[in-house]
Amino acid sequence: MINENLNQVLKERFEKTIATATNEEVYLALLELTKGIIKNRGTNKGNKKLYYISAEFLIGKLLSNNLINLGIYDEVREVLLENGKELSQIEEIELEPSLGNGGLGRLAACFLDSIATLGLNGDGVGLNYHYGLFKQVFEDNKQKAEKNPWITKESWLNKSDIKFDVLFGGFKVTSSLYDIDVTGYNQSCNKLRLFDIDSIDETIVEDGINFNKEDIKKNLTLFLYPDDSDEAGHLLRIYQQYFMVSNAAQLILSEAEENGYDLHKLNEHVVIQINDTHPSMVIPELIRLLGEKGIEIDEAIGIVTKTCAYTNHTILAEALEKWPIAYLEKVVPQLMPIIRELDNKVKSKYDDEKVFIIDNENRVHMAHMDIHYGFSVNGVAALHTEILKDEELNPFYKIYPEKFNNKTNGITFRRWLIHCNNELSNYISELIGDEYKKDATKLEDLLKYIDNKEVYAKLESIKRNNKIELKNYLKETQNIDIDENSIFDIQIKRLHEYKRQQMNVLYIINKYLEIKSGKLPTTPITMIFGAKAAPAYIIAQDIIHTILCLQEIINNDPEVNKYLRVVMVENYNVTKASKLIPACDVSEQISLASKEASGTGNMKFMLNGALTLGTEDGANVEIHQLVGDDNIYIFGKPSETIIEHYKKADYVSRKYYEKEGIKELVDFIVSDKMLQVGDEVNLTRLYNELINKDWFMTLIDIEDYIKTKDRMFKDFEDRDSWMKKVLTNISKAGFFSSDRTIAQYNEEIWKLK
Ligand code: 26Q
Repeated sequence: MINENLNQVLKERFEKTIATATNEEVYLALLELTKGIIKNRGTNKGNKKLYYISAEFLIGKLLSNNLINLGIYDEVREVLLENGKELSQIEEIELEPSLGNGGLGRLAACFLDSIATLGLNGDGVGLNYHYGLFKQVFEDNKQKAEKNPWITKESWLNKSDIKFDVLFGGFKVTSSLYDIDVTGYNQSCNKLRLFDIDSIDETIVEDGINFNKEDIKKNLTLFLYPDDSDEAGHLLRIYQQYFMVSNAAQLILSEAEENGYDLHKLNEHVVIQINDTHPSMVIPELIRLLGEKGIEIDEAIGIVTKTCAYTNHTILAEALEKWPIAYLEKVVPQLMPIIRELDNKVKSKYDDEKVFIIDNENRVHMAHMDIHYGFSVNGVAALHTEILKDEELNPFYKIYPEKFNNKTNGITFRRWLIHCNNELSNYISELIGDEYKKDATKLEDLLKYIDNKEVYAKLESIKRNNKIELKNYLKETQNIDIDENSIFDIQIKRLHEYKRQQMNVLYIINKYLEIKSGKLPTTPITMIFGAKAAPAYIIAQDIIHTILCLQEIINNDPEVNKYLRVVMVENYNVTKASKLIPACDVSEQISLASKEASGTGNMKFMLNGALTLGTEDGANVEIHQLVGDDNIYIFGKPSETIIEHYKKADYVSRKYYEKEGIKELVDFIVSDKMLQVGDEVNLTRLYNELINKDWFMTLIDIEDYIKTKDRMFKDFEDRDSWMKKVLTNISKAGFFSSDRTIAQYNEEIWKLK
């Protein structure tokens, strides 16, 4: 069937066959064919609908994902092969929509997959950024940011004829709504709905990713705003947020009215999930629009409070959005009376300044608005939710204990196993059948093979194949040589001091110095990083620079490179993640305890047979509980200790720096060797930061980290015992399916169906 249909499209469009068409033509034909199949699928329905509003949906490439969900992946691959074409080559044609910064955006994408798969009536709502997160290139051992286009003439994006007017202080714009179909695994579809305006002018982009931030009509949806502290961009960020939520609110009300719902009972038909505080203005906007429809403000507030639910993704105080009133007065003057009213109600009831929406510096705390005027507040991992309740949001927890709940994050196994590691997924099916694809807890059936050496051997051979594939890919794309017989140790995530890539750097320096002094590792080690740093985040740039310098020094030193190599993967994104994760042995999850809300990379690695080297942070805690002490490598100070240090402000990095064995590692950053290849300004800045401030306490855990990592590398040599740990991890990964997470959101928050 596929064979005929594909050939037919190719003939009509290009007068070609699968065998004679170019990869690009085959891609376009597959796109057309797949979109046609999706059209016939129908959409999930119900008399209550979820709107998952998010500034980010890091969906990644969609071709294979859709083929898998439509159940035609294997057939397409075979048909292509018979005609001398590789699906993996065809995939290269598609540009990745990098419409997210990292975890939060990727989570939203996994959630859409699971919402559709569970047959729930729910759409994603966001923005149609013309350029996704910047494309990273390395030059002179530094990161350079370039624009990252993804929209092509033919793509998964469909333009609808839905339009809304959005009013800003002083001017008005008209939106256009685009849709991307979201396929469920063997299920009907939902939509990701992305708003845009027609007046965007891509030619205003200058060098790199610079553009005039003031010309809103030309730049509103031009770029995904990188997670940074760029002052000049804050106003644009508010324009984007309001544009997103005003459109979302108008869409929600128009769909409710189309369905003939009583707006007084909106909450019976609509639930809105607010993904972090970026869409928080949907609360006052909905209240405003209900007011325009004749509903009194007090009633409108009540309706909206029963409709909105808020997810918190961070405990970093500096990342919680607080917008100056002056900014909001300029961008969205029509919301300010409502926000003031919401704040007055709070102030008339509570004395504690910590729960006010507007603080005494005239800033609006977006999360506070969500908590008072939403019915649910959830954290994204057990530890994270406990910290929210006990520390960060404790004053709110005391007022509304019933609103607080935990929803431990998850990942879609369709992309993060079936697609990225098809060989492993097929082997699992051989062992325990296909059921785990719909019910991930079935992976536990693998435990019956826990002592089976044949299974170990096969798992090892799959890992080896994946490592060879990665090796070839890195050779092709970055001309870097690595050894598939080495341990692949991988840290891939946004670059942030709390994630402590710099601690991994100190380990590398330690290993390098050991090798130089004649202490050689038994098994060679390949240290792999992938990370983008927000352009305005200076120290993060310095850490990237340091890694790139180490890469140059170590990989070119014949005395060392037999035992140790360093790779910084350029332009880390979803596509690269799916090549890196299946090849990993050691998964680095080394954030400062209490700082990583959940992490989701940790789950992807576990599922793909890597062992975790991690702190008791985020979802690592739950991985630890599931696999037990013997199957994970935990180190570092617990979150309670870290929280105490912050409270007492008594962490002094220099005290740790002075310790035997630590000083020389930090000093190496500014050694002659490093200065020969690197930039003194960057290296010195990082060095000074580590010894004088080290806000995220790199040095507090460094000794334990080195010790534990060395023990882990030693354990790698006992192959049977290692493979037993690997198998345990895969078997226990079922809990982290986003199908489980979404089922819980639905049972406890959304109550659809
Ligand atoms: C805020 C204001 C202005 C500009 C940008 C931002 C901004 C943008 C992105 C703030 C935060 C983000 C992204 C946060 C994020 O990705 N958080 C991660 O969410 C994951 C999913 O829950 C968790 O697994 C991670 O632990 C958490 O860091």
